[in-house]
Amino acid sequence: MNIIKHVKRGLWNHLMKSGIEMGLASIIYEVGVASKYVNHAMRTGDLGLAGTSNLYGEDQLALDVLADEIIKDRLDHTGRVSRIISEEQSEIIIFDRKSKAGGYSVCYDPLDGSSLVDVNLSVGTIVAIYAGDDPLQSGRHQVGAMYVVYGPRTTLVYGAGNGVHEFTLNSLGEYVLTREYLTVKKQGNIYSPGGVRCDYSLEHEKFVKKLEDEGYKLRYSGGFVPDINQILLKGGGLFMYPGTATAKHGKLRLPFELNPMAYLMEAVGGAATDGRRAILDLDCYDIDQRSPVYIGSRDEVELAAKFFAGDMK
Ligand code: AHM
Ligand code: MG
Repeated sequence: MNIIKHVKRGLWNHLMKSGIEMGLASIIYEVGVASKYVNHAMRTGDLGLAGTSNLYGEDQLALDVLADEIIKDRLDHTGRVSRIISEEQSEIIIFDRKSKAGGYSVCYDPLDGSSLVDVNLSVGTIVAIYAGDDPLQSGRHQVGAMYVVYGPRTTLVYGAGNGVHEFTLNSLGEYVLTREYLTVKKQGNIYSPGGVRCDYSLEHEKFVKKLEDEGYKLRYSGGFVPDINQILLKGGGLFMYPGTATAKHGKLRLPFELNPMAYLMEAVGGAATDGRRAILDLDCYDIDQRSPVYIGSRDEVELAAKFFAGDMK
């Protein structure tokens, strides 16, 4: 291994060379640090549920609760974050200090798809970053977003107005640049459909049938982060989780699941809609707010919107 080359391609070097504001850079970097601990806990810990004991009778935190604690602590450590929203918390958390000038708010899902850990499928951490003290804003105001995939490899993808880049955790515990300036094609050939088919709306059913008739390949892991990562890294495709008869607004949460992924998808040339409006333009007023989503290559996202507008039969 060429150590110097690896140091030069590290996450911090990349953030600095990209000219990202120091506070924003330190948030992205510290989430990266936190993810190494999450990764370690996931790969070495006993399986168990919150409030139960492990094999040795010790109290044990569920991985998603532990991941939440780790990330919260590292965000606090930056000294640049005033408020956070986490999928594991029911309220906005205010850090015990006055936000410094140029401070940030962060929305995050510490371990999305955590139930997949026990069956050894990939899961992830998702993060949205806003300038100032308001974490509940429309996604269009994000100044950066990132996610980490805990899979066969651990990878980190971030964007902060300077393109979207992928890093891979190496054996020295450092995130090293693996792919820079990711892009997705206007049209892809894979689709990831969430939800239960018998609950589909008529429009959604017709849209899915159209994709199937056109030969799109089914690629659905049940983990939002690896499914989106596949589209980003393969350079195209569509992920969707529709509103259904039983859940009008779908399943996925706007503040810490959809907004950050929509930010990254737009930054690589893709798009994201709820079927009618761009995800990033939706008002965000509730921690638990959900929305249907169609996210990926632009052609497929536009086609979905046409079905909802009644322009396609
Ligand atoms: P979670 O936030 O409770 O982990 O749920 C989110 C996950 C996503 O990763 C995934 O896209 C979706 O739920 C899958 O839902 P379903 O099991 O209905 O297909
Ligand atoms: Mg989640």
